[in-house]
Amino acid sequence: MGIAAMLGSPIKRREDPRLITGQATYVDDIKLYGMLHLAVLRSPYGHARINSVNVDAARNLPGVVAVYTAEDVNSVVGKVAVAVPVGKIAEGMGVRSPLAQDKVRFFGDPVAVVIADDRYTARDARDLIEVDYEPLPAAIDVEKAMQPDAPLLYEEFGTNVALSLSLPDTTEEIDKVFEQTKADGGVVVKTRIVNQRLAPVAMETRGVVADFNKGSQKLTLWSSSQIPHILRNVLAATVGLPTHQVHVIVPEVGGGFGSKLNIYPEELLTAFASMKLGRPIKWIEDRSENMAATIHGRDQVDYIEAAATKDGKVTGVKLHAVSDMGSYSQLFTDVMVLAFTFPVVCGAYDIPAVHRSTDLVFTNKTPTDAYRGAGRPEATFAIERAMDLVARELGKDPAEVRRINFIQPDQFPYKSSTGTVYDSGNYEAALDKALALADYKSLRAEQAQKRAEGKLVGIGISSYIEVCGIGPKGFAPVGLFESARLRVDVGGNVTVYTGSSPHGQGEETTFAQIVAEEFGIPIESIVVLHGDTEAIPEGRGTYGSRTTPVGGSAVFTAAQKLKEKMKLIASHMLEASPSDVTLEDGKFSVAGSPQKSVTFAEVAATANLSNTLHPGIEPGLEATSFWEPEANVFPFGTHICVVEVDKETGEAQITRYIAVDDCGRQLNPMLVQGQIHGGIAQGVGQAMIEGVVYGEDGQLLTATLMDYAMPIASELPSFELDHTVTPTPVNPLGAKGVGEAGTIGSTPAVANAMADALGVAHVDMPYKPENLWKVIHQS
Ligand code: MCN
Repeated sequence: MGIAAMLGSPIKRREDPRLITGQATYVDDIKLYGMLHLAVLRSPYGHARINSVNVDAARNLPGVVAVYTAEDVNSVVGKVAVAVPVGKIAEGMGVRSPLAQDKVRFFGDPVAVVIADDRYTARDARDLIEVDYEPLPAAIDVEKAMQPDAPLLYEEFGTNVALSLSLPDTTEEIDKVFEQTKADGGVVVKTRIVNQRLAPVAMETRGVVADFNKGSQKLTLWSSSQIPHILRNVLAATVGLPTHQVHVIVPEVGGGFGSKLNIYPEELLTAFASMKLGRPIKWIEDRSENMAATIHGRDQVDYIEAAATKDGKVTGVKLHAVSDMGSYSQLFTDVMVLAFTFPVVCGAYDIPAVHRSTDLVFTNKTPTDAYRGAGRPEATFAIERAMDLVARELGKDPAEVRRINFIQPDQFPYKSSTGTVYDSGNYEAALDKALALADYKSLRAEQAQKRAEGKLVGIGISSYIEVCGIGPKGFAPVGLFESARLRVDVGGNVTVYTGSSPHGQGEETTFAQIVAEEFGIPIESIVVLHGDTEAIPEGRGTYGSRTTPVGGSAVFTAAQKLKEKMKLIASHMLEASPSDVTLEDGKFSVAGSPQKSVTFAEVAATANLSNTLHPGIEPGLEATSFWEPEANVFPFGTHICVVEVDKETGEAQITRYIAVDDCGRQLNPMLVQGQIHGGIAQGVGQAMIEGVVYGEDGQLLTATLMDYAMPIASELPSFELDHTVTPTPVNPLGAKGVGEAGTIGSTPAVANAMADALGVAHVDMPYKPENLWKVIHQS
């Protein structure tokens, strides 16, 4: 393979050998001299008043070094800031202290911590802590939690509703559109959707090691996190240290899916304890804690309504989203609906009128926050279900209704009636490719035949879009740029430091591909480092499928800076004008005389060693870039799912799954496919089997992997993938993100297939046999 063809090549992930041979270092692999272990005492109730906490017995257990309660911690460690304080959250509602005081608000709420010589003693001592709880009625159902007689999580606010918002203020305009459409012979469809609560279940649970050196007053913290720099900045502010005295290291991370995009109480508590005791302290979450106390995702009840002419042109859409925030406001939770559901309510469709409203509601459950897709799966699910309802009402093919409503390629950049500007797209091309791959006509014919035999077969289409690559100026209260530092050493090797924080996605490979392509050097001479706040001063981390479009663009622009400097040095070495020097296949040469050249390594050696550099040229070869995108990117695609449901048992099987995705230019098609595979599995998981369940008293009924079902490979068909390529104009790589696309596109495809199979307007997820059996036998 030529070096110049590096970008776009399906090379294998360079990070995998150390991962699959057990040579990677995760937080739990870190062992420091004199290290202590922390255990967290958590609430066994969903909602209870704390009358007293007695830690005497725990403190007296041999091997216990310290026990801390809210009284010890909360006055020292500040509350964790929320990214965008809106509504009553701005007044402090739901803003969290590290340990619960006076009241616990969810099953798993941290109440006290024990620090001991080893993990077992810490846990034994934890069990000796006596808490006098007074159980309270719990607010579990999000819509009931909005009622005036609901148990209140924050009594002082007199309600569980943190924010009610309507855009625009009234529904007057949209109501007129709906009425007119009906008067003209059109239809109005509506449904209520429960987008159920999910547990992210990363393979590696959370974990923290904190090491405070009392002599240097420096805190080093290892955490399984997606956001090393944000963690460093927030940690410094909450524990009261200057930023440069806090060093965050994110070693290998075994997946996050959004759940490690938070500042968690355990990070603050471990840091606090280490600062108090001057000893390194480790906390490793177990799986039950992970199910109970790591954020959950989704949990929206959506009311979607759409009006369409008799020809199938959608004239308006209304979405009301009731968002279950759980018990506390996490870092981003409150903005999820506003920032990620609202902008893509119209999906891939040119819909002239839109109305959006939301209620953000606290309940006695684990806080919700970003989980793969974060707000976009909810919007996509609603609009994709609405398109199918329109098709059903009008007796049209769902593919046709989509085609009628698509935004056309010549409309880009396209301003949606939501106000969102989409960068680029060709939605019909992706639909056509998916239909061809599925052999849609034959598929429908086959379905008709099987139906005639009494079988329940369904075909579902989802033509999704998503918004990612956050974030442009003004998207959030702080800049969501990404940084990259490139250093070329004396041997011509390149070290790339990125402020992004990949945790399974593979940018150690794709970022090296960008540099290999730009410099024309072998990928073996490039290494990509990340997850260390002292290696690169600022960064924003990995989430929202931003790493490639934003972090990758930072790498690309830093490479351009170095290229310019190297060309200048080469021009003096070649005694040519800098404008005549080109870099190709690792050689700088003079235009018109290719025999006159110096290699990349020779220029690197000169820059790093020579004492005769031309006046005005600084020695060394290093460049830093901060890339702040001017706009978001909008990946898209069409997924088609075929299901067959057993009438007798309600058991459903996905028999085919076709996906055509477009993430602009693909840096590495193999990694793109891997992301789509994983994404589809997660989206199908939500549709078919997953769901967090609480009892009415707030007990978590899915607290282990015995109770919370996860999709496994043998339950999934072989995915049939293809793609289209519509580059984005908003970054120099032409690349859009792909990390969440599979999850966003897949759930509605399965849902549409299931409704089609059962011949009903809508059926709520998950499609477990007992749920489907009930629908079949009711109808
Ligand atoms: N890629 C590419 N060409 C493109 C776009 C992406 O080759 N046009 C490659 C990238 O270079 C990278 C991968 O695809 O190797 C994903 O890149 P990107 O879409 O930029 O997404 P991020 O790296 O920002 O990852 C975040 C995204 C999110 S938001 C969740 S949640 C998620 C996901 O990635 N969590 C994951 N995928 C995951 N995969 C693993 N293994 N583990 C997780 O926790």
